[in-house]
Amino acid sequence: MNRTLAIIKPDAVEAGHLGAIIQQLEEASFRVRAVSMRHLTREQAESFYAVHSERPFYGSLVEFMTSGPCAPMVLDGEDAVSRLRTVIGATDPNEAEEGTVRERFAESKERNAIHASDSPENARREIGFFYSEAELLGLKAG
Ligand code: FUP
Repeated sequence: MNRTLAIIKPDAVEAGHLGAIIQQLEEASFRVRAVSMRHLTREQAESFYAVHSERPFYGSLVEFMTSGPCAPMVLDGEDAVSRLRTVIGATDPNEAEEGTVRERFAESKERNAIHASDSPENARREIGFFYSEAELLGLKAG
């Protein structure tokens, strides 16, 4: 078992896909251990995506991620980090496999419905970005 961070992004929240996406994740044997609605500040979005700060899409990505509420969630499950990457599909929905979250719900490569941590190290950092240890006590109890 391990743990990862997903964010249901502002496009999917706005379109009313929050419930459908959480249902798909639960049906894929992920368990939601923390979930909340957040409206990211510019500083938070810039910091979360700092690794992309030199990329041409950075400004637009920050704009999008601050455009409305999103839903960061902690998921656990067997091989959670890599398995969630498979379940969400490719960054560009046109390249995402059929039935993946992004193939079903993403609008474009930028407005792509969901984020998932890409390594266990980043999962740890990203979980800490949104949730304190105290909020994750339920995880330890299983
Ligand atoms: P992913 O790990 O699949 O979320 O994709 P990346 O880490 O490569 O990119 C992070 C986010 O930047 C994506 F979710 C969407 C955005 N992005 C763009 O808007 N344009 C691009 O060309 C690449 C990424």
